[in-house]
Amino acid sequence: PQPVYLSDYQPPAYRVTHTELTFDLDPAATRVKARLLMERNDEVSDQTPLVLNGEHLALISLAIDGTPLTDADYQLNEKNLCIPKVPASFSLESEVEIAPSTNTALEGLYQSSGMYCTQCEAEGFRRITFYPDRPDVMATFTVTVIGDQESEPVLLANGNPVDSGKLENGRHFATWEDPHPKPCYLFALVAGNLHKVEDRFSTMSGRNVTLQIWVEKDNLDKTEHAMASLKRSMAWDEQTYGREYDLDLFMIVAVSDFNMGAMENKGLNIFNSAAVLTHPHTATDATFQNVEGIVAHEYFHNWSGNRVTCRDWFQLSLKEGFTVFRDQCFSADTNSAPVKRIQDVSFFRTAQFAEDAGPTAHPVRPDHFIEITNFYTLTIYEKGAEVVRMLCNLVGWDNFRRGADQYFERFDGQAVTIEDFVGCMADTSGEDLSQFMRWYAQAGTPEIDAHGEYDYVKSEYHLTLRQRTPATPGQTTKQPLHIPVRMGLVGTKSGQDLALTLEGETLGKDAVINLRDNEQTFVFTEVAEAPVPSLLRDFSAPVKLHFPYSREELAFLLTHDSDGFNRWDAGQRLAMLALDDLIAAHRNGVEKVMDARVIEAFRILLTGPVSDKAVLAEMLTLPSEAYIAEQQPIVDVDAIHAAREFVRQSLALALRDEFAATFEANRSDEPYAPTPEQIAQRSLKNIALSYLMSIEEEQAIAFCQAQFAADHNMTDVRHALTLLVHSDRDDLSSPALKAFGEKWAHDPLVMDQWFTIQVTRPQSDVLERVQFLMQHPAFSIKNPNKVRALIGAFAQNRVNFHRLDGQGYALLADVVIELNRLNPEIAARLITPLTRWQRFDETRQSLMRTQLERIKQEPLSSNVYEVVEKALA
Ligand code: B3K
Ligand code: ZN
Repeated sequence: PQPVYLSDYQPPAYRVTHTELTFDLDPAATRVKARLLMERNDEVSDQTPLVLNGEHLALISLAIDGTPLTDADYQLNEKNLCIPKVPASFSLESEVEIAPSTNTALEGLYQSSGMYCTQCEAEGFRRITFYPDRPDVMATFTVTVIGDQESEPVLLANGNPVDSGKLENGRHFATWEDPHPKPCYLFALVAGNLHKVEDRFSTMSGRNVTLQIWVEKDNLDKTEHAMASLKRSMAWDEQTYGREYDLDLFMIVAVSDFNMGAMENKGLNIFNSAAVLTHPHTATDATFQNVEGIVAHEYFHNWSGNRVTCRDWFQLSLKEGFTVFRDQCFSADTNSAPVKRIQDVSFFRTAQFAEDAGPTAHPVRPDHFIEITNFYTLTIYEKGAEVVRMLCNLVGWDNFRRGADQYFERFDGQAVTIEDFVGCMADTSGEDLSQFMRWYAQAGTPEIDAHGEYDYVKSEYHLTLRQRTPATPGQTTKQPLHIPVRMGLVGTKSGQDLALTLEGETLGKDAVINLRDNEQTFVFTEVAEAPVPSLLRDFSAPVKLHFPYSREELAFLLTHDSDGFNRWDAGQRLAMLALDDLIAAHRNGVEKVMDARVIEAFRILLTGPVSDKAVLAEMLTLPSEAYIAEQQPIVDVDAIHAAREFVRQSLALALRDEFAATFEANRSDEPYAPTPEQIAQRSLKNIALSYLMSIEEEQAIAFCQAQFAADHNMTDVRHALTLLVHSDRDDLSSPALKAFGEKWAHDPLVMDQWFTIQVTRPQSDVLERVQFLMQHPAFSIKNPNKVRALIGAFAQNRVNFHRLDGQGYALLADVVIELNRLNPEIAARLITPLTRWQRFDETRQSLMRTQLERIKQEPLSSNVYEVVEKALA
């Protein structure tokens, strides 16, 4: 397979002004008739052939303006249909046959639990009909769906329903019209035995919108939270961005087999059931929050993505980065803002930093790719969102909002580029953002080496920042970036933020300094007392910041920093220093000694006044094994696990009473609600329980068993079950797992949790357990949620996946090889942990490479090929 390059972009030779589709549904032989009204673009010659995309399509007939074409009139290969001679303006009629029931790739039209559904982004529409399958071709759509009245009583497509009726032989039809021009990746169709929950939303201009969530009958009681989240999102987008919904109907459909979380098809969002269904007894707090965020994300795409879309797939972050930023702000406004930021950054620094440091590193706007589905990445989404956040902070909210208005007005109904978006922000703010554009072009995580000096005599603080971005594949030299560093100077005597005066300019107590060169020194004057700098507040740029803090300084920031995010970060840094010592001790076979300063810091946290329980729970959470691994030059999975366990147990032993008091103080019998207050209280209680269980005292075990048995809500049950299953005691683990598995055998989403809990335990029997569970009736390799819950989760189990006999790697490779045939998108995603082989010791490196080589021997999909090639390059 050959890559495509951004620099080769050409506008389409032919556009489609209107698309008419008729689907005659059948599992093995669905007929799709298309009538495309097409026009040649003025810029191209009248000799330009019409080239349409089409894959896995059986062509039945073709006609232009009603005249059938013969074999001599066109050329057809596995990917394209080419018609050498067409008029300047014409209608193209085609009929093809497709087989939804054997479509295991879950792209195009496929079946999930008997119902029909579609997934077209990025290039799935070409599996439905011959079409210019590219986002810069936008058309209005009229879609007729014909199905069986009994098995498909519900027939949905984008836009508004305009007609429906009975046909012969127990068939019926529905016709839908979408008046908004859209690229074909936003097309959707759903047909099946679905049931709906309905609500209404009145928009800011007073229009009434009908809201529907369509689910299988058993799930009707799991839609309330998604509906409430949808209404909140609609109101938020009106208040925050002045954006109103533009159709009379908004539908969400839940399907069980889905490659991603959800899809923003115009007026008909299709969701992975895991990303929309919730019930206090089946879903955890984290799921409730995730559902809220994803519902919002897909809804926000209606403007950032659908009304204004991407010119080409290299611009993917134009819609994804901006929309993630929008959903992050929405969730921050709806829940605890500091905790939202802490959780996002904590995930980002673990997973995106790892991507940026590995062989698949790519810029926020890639300049080439083989398979676009491989680029739905943390870099495009999350780093893209960080870049938009920096932009917003640089120009200020008012300019950003005016820039967004301009963007939506100027480009409504168009397919545009990242330059168009940033250009609006430059226009409204008057800022020169040319250097800033490098954030879109340069891959890799920038690192800042910072150091500071206080001059007692002159009352000056000199802060020197030096930036460098490591080389990434295909990009050896890097240019300096424009990095906004939000900061404060915290006085060591007063414990307060000091007034900042930089080169004569008064900046307030919390300010942004702009690093633009490779190295810059910032001189703060009138600094009345020796400060500790608080740098990169609220994670103001997606970089690694190194500052030689002493443990005393970190303990000071932990209690005194006015920035909640940096208070948390100081705690993480302090814990990391202790963990580093313990990892070294473990490797050298030296006795481990716990750093008393960490214990003291935790004691203060546990006994001091609590302003935000959710933040406190985050502060009591140690860096994850994955995050610790990211900080090590060579990952030693066993030493990391041992060191982290040692810290957990030392803290639990030293602060047993404090943890027990926190646990007791936060128990509650209140009826479950996913409110920020309750969620905060549960997380604090459960983190305390985790510490207590790490030393497996009888009382902690009793707490845990009681919480499991009380069966109050899934958050508490799942937490208790995880602690029991991850304990060393089989007498605790087995009965609880068995009871849970039997109770929930009928609920696939709960069984996913049951799989994950078992295969993430640290005990050494996990690999055999995975092999055993792959035969379990609730498992199916064709269902992406199951693959993620069992295989994906196992690959995150640091100690067991990285077993020294290489069997963990071999198991993953086996699954990748099987999925490569069934679902290439999921197969390619699953390889990720193997691509990180450079980070491990030589023995593991060679074991991982062996499996990558093994995969490479197979006849590969372009998806898997691209990832394996890069990993072995
Ligand atoms: N836009 C979709 C992505 C689906 C692509 C799958 N190959 C999800 C989202 O970002 O909202
Ligand atoms: Zn998105």
